Amino acid sequence: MKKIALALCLPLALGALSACGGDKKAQTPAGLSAMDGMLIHDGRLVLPAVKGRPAAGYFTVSNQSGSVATLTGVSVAHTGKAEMHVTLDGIMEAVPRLDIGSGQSVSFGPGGKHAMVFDVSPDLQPGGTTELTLTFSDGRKLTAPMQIEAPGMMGAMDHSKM
Ligand SMILES: [Cu+2]
Repeated sequence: MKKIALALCLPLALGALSACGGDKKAQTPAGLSAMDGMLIHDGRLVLPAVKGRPAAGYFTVSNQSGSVATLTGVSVAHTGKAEMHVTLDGIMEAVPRLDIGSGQSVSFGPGGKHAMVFDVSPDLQPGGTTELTLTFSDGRKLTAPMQIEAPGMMGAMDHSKM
């Protein structure tokens, strides 16, 4: 039953910081904090083969938090906007939100789910790093480093028909 109490408590904490007094989570700033039980692995940004085209962001996010986490947005430092997409039977669709069940891990990778990343700064060069931020439906954010990779056959996604 403790998990249910926490789930009810967290949305309240966003509106009133003291609503969950004594709960450590309520005192964690909503901005750049790590989320308990949520982890990003293997973040990488594959640069576009053609300058000016979107880059592709890949990562795995695992949820050991004890409750469902709903991913609602992605962003990458030193780029413009980023969107979540999925490729199904060769056709790309936007993914506005994605539930990640407790104990699940979801991979964004070539040929499947990916972040489509627009307006990549020329400062981002292969071998460097940038930062990935995931936003969840309760407003919390999770950040992790991303390795920057040169465009390759796997990463050279064609977004020209979007
Ligand atoms: Cu895409």
